[in-house]
Amino acid sequence: MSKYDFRKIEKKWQRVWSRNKYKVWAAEDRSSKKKFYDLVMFPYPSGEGLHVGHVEGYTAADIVARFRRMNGENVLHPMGWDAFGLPAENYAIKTKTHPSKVVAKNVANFKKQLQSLGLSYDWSREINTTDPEYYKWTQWIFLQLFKKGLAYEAEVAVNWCPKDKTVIANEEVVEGCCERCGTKVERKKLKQWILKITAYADRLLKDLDELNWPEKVKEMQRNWIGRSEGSNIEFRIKSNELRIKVFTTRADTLFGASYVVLAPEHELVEKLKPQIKNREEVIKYVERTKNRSDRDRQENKEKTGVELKGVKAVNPVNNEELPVWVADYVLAHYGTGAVMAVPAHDQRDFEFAQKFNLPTTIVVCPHYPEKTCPVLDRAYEDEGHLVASGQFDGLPSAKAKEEIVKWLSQKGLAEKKISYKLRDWIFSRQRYWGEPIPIIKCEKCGNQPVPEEDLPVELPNVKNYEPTGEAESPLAGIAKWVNVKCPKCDGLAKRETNTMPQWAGSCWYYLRYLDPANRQSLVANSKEKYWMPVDLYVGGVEHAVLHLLYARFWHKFLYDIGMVGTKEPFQKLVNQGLILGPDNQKMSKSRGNVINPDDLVKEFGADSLRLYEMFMGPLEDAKPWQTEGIIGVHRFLNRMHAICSKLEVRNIRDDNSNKQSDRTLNAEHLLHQTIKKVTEDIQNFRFNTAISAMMILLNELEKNPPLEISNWKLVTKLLFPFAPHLAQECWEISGNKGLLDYEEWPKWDEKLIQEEEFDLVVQINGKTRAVIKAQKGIAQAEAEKTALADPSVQKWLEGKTPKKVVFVKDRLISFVI
Ligand code: ANZ
Ligand code: ZN
Repeated sequence: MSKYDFRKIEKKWQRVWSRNKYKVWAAEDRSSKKKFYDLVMFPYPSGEGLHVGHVEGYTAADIVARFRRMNGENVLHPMGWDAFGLPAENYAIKTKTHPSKVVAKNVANFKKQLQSLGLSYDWSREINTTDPEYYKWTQWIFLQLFKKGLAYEAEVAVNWCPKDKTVIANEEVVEGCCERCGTKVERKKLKQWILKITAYADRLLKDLDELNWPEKVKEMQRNWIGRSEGSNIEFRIKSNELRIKVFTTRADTLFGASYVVLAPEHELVEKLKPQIKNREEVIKYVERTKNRSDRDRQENKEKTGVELKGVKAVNPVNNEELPVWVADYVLAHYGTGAVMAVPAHDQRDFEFAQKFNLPTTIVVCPHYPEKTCPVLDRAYEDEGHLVASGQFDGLPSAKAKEEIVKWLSQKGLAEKKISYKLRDWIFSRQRYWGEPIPIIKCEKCGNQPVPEEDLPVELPNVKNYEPTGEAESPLAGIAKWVNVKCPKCDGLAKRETNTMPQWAGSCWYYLRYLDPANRQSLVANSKEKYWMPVDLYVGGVEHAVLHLLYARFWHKFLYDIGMVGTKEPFQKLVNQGLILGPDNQKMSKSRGNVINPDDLVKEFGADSLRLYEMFMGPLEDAKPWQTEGIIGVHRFLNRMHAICSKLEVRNIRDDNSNKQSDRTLNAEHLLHQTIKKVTEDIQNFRFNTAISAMMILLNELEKNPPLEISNWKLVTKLLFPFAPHLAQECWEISGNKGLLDYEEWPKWDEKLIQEEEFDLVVQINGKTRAVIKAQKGIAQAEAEKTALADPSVQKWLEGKTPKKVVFVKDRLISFVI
């Protein structure tokens, strides 16, 4: 019996698979087969190389790819590199190597690692977002956005990371800190390129319903988009033409408004200045608060604010004069940047009113018509019936909202309004390692798009790519590159020197895999039509409101300009769970609990690593690493290999014998049950239970005599998606030629998996007294219970307990009384 030399086996088959540039896994562009687009989130090729989390998602998607191929489908399973962005650039600065060199080196390492895992990618479609032939099309899409008015330049308050020395997007701010480096972000007012993702807010929200995605991710996107139905209501300013427009979701509380608040940045603060008596105090407050992030301002901290003395707003429902305040708990960029404050029914207003001694009037009552509204110790935020609200008294909140807005809108003082939390996407970065934004700035003509025939605007190769720390990209210092002619007036002009954020390239990469060498278009129409949408997308949940939202936005835009035919890019999404360190903590270098896949491949083999990561638990769960676990699955593969090596010897003899013993019959039953189980488990991403079923099968197979050779073939096929190297080796050992990749997936025989019943003969004192139906394989205790419970048996027992029981499995049970 030969030993399980996994190193030799894995190397051998990897060499075979790599023939003709991995042709075995190449997807066909024209095919009568059913298509299946199996996509994984492409990696950022960092210097650390692959981690076990990559292996998890990539193995899961690979199992599906292999399974689908064996089921006769035309599978597209591609791989590429998301290689622009800060990590490569920061690493380059640290090591004084050009980012392009860093990326090339890391890509080579990643590729080697992926190939060592036996992942069945179509390498002929490999892409790299930093390749000018690729980012030419990223720039092209930007130009289309620009031409449709969806990319614009504006001076806005942005998040600035002082460590990375660049602006970052709202989505990149996690708990007030930079998503990349963890530094607390600052607010800065800068001129930036911005993409109008808000124009797609409604569609991004609505179309989520149709997607087969984890509910959790859909909910995260819904909350991020934050659609809120309410109304804008106008408050007149006393002795003035100006009006304050507030956004409210609770028009029913209008009679309870006791003051009005402007965000410090609100334009009215400036316009009202002549009227404000405490001008100095107000200016100081505005100065003091302007650098605070939205998050800081919303947190449950002590409320601050200043009254605008000399200014009064008039409540449109009852002409009551209300004081006007500036306070930073009101955000400038949500709704209208102004609110009517109702302390009785909004907790934020309640706290503010307590602190500054402002009146609290209850106008929504929970126990109407009993007039026992209590003194509040906090705001009552639920709905109820209106009180102290003039002609609207007694109406339930929902109805009152309708009626009040209707009444005011007849006077032109209110309108229904939908607000979104989603902000436009700040799209420029002051860094070197990104796609140059293809715009030329001309003093005379303004921002001009680079003519399409001049794309790509290549990133110049420079020596100094350190960030300047100013609100400017290092590219600004390269005069030769910056100074160009204006495409419109031919006069002197300058290139835009900011670059795109690292999310740009991944917004559309799944389209480029369909047609990676196309020089005329980002993707040929026919190919896009055949392959889209992505049938399965596997990746981490951390991308929920970044990549997955940005890519949906670009896809919808491409749909609008006729470049793609589907409204959504990713039909089904599956998230792999986090693999934690052995200490149950998130793996990190600083904790020293990082598991390196290379070491495991060396020690146990790729098949063991793949199998273990799939066996750890449900794919989407977080689960801790356990080294004993990989030893366990390694032993399982070892035993598989051992059985198959025995087969080698007995091969011919077995095929000649037609007689089946009970044992082989049992094994055959179990085999067909296992085929069914593994098939359905793969279809439902339950890889862990599929592996358990194969382990149970192995236990049975190890009993002598083993399966016939034709049945053994089915076993190797079942194993193939999970442990392709060993399965392919076993396939060969058991006398088969060729690759398993396109062998037919086993089908189960429905007849064989049905649990059969038999006639259980029941004897009492040696005489047959009953024949009852029982499940084949029933144990003695169970058979006894069943027999004794049968009425015809009970009759003969005459209430006595049997002194002796004889049991013959699957045949008879005999009682002596
Ligand atoms: C009066 C009111 C009374 C409110 C009441 C609530 C309860 P969502 O659901 O998140 O959309 N608001 C409006 N604009 C704001 C801004 N720029 N900054 C801070 N708060 C703002 O919340 C809408 C509610 O948040 C609005 O309804 C407004 O307060 C406040 F009993 O108006 B409400
Ligand atoms: Zn010009």
